[in-house]
Amino acid sequence: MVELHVVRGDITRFPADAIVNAANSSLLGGGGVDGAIHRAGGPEILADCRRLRASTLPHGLPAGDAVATGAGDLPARWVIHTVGPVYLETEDRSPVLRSAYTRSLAVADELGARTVAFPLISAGVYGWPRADAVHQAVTAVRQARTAVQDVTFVAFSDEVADLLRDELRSGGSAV
Ligand code: AR6
Repeated sequence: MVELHVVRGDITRFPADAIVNAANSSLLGGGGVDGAIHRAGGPEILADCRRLRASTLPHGLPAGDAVATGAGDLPARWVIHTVGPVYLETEDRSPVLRSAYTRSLAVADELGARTVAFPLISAGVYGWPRADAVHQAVTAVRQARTAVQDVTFVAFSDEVADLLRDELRSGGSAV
């Protein structure tokens, strides 16, 4: 069973084996947590992303999938880049959102990472309602089969930290 934790803070400063980036399909940077990770981690991360684009991912990374790079100057050893879905009221994209978490954990397993930190994927620029983003995140991680021992959700606001703590206390995992 994965142990789940919540902290309020900046994921770029979090000392997990791997931190997860809520990237976009281009893998070439953006705003939000993606911008913060590239700023704090330095140019090595972008160089790794460009190499991936030039080799295994010529068309970019599809939503719901994940891939790892080094972590440059960050305290983590790896950055796992994933792409959440853009929120749409007219279509249930929650399986893709949960897949962003489970694929990230599968990549963590391939790396041998035992501690992983996640931001709240899709809950910023991609517009996912925060309470449901929290529900999908916790459900996906609880249901994942993984050798990762310890997952920390790093909340960038008190509101998200409270939502996450409430969701963890509720203990349910129904989707
Ligand atoms: N540490 C932890 N969480 C953070 C940090 C940080 N330093 N900075 C922001 N957040 P977003 P998305 C939170 O927009 O919705 C980018 O341009 C933020 O408050 O970063 O998946 C990419 O390139 C929110 O709760 O990601 C894509 O184009 C959560 O992280 C697009 O945004 C996710 O917000 C992805 O959008």
